[in-house]
Amino acid sequence: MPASYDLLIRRARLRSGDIVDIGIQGETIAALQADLAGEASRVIEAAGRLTSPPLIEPHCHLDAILTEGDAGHNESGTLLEGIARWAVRKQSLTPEDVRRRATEGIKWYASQGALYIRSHVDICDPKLTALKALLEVKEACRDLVDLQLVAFPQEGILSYAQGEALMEEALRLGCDVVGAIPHYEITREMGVESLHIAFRLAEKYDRPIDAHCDETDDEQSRFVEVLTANTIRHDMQGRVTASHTTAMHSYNNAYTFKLFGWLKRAQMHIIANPPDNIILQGRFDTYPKRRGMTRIKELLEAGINVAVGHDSVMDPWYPFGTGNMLHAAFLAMHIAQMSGYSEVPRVWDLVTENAARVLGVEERYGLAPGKQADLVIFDAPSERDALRMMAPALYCIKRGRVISETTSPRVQVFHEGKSEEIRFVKQ
Ligand code: 17E
Ligand code: FE2
Repeated sequence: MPASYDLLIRRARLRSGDIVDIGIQGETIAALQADLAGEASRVIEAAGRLTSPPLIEPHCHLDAILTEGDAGHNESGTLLEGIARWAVRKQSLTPEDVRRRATEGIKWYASQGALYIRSHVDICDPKLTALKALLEVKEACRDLVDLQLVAFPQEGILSYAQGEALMEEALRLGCDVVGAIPHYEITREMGVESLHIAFRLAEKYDRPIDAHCDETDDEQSRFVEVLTANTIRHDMQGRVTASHTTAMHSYNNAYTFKLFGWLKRAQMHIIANPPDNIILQGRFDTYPKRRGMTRIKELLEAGINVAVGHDSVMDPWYPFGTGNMLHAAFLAMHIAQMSGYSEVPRVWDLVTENAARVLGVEERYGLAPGKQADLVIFDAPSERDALRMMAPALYCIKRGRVISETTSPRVQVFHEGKSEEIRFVKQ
């Protein structure tokens, strides 16, 4: 008897370049091989297009998404003006407001290929309005994305009244990950103490940690070393992430070399956020002006896991974006100068495989029999072309279901009395 599939993808080009058919039964990839025999309720012809495990957004702020301009525009372009504007905007949060914006944002991300998302949620709010709404959104949008929520103390664990109690309440309510923001705490000592609290909570509630860490151009901001030391002392290797780490751009090389050794031993994950940080950093410089991006390429070369996040889509920190993770990867490729032929697939890793490791979802993530049937067919033959052309995600498939379809744009040029369709491919 021939096998029967719910969904069959024909002639999918994998990242390896192999062309295969992918048979899906229910929520699972049942078979993956060239010229798969069998019938299916629905067939999608990929016609040699890149078929990738989904993109992943490992670092965003769904509570603040789509609030740009609501509390005035961030004219200075600094992190601190963003935090101040958000502090005003968050006073008028309602459950409905958060649910509506976050759901819309998830649709933007998912329809462009990001089917796993980790979002920080500001818990510096005595009512935890955003968190309660996002816990509902997480369930309601389960058909579109796997969503993780980080208890994120935007105004500090110790610098905000009742910060520690609110962190604990957020974990009790069901946050998946413990956050922190040591560089924002009033003093260096409070920053260190805030990380000790984060580890105590992580231990008590058995959760991983993802801290906003050293998001500043101050080369003396050295909390990532504290995060690393605590990771080793608490035996949490592989379960801790340092997000942003932009100060690392400004550390001296001797210190950075020492730090890399310990990051490696701690199996620390690093998340760079090129869209926000290329806008927010370097604002106090004249010339030469720093980029304020963590050392993506050098960290990777040292064997440390790095992923890329978009961070913001139209919020008080970053006014642009559509939730397309290829934009974030494209920026990373340029800012980190990962333009070498063999480096470009590593750029794709930043928003796929590496991010899956950050989220700890490797078991169900990937294209192989037995894995969760999550995949994206891009309108390009390879990662290289998908990045070059910002190729649309033609089909996004989550747990075996087609959750979005995009039609490839058709471009016609009128010249010398003729009409010609162009495809942006080198002839
Ligand atoms: N909050 C923060 O501390 N840093 C950021 N980049 C954003 C929010 C977007
Ligand atoms: Fe962030």
